[in-house]
Amino acid sequence: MKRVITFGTFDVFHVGHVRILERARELGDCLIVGVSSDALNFSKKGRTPIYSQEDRKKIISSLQFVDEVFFEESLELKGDYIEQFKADVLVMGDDWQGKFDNFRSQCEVVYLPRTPSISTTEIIEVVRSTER
Ligand code: C2G
Repeated sequence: MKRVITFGTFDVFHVGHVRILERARELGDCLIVGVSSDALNFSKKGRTPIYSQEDRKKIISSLQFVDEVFFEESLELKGDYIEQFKADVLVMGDDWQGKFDNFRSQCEVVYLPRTPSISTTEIIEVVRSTER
């Protein structure tokens, strides 16, 4: 049984999010997702996500290729989460390339290519630009 873990905010859920989770799941038998809390997001990006952490967790939990979901409360706890959930593989999008190589002593670390031309930031910009 190979356990895969990944992390993300998954705000304004879109097809890029679906694709990374689908591909992450294919690397093992079970997929665990750490959804960044609102507080973590605020400290990281200086803004609160559009969707609340409860809604973001609810959306991720409803996906057929996701088995377990929890809140990621701090970036510093990644090693603890990997251990707690007994993960064999850590998957991240390649916008994080190289950033988590220090966990290679704990598990396999895989960076997957991002889906081009879609992002939460771009969606927000498009919506804003069509406001009257
Ligand atoms: N992603 C992707 N393709 C896109 C957009 C996002 O593959 N077009 C991937 C990202 O690479 C990431 C995941 O979807 O692996 C979630 O993206 P974000 O919600 O932007 O996650 P982020 O805010 O980077 O949070 O501990 C790390 C953080 O929690 C990651």
